Amino acid sequence: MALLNILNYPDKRLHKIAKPVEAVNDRIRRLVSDMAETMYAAPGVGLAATQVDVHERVIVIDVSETHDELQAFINPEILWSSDEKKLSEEGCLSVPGIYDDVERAEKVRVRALNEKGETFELDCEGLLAVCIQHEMDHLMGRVFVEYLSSLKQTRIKSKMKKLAHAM
Ligand code: GNR
Ligand code: NI
Repeated sequence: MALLNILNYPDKRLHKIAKPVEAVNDRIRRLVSDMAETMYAAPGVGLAATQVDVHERVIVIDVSETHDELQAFINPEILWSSDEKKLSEEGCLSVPGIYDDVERAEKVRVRALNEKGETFELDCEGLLAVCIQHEMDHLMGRVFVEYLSSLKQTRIKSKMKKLAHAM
């Protein structure tokens, strides 16, 4: 078990596009376990491999109140998204202290591999639906602040740079 370093926006590496996992092996299982530990410690409800500078299609999510329902999504694909959209407030471990509204599909159906390499499908709504779309954006090199106005993005970048200098 190991805590991984989370990249902070506006780090260029957050814009890298993740490659599909070729085989769900012990290296991937260790990555899932280290990402889960990092997510719970942060604390956060989701984490994409991109955020820990690993550019492979791996996500961990736990939206349960009891923090005991870890779900790994390897090579996730969105099979279907509802036409109904919903605005909700998002935050990101790579953009600490920033929360703003983003519009997402209200419901999505996802197909992925689990830690055993088995395919599963899951219907998602509520926070899980928001989170999976947020994490899949990370795998495509997209951070939620990119949905905000360019004025807000400029302000967020300057705030993050000041924060980095203070550390
Ligand atoms: O911990 C997180 N909370 C959250 C809240 C609303 C919408 C999305 C998220 S994901 C975020 C963790 C994170 O940055 N994942 O990439
Ligand atoms: Ni995020």
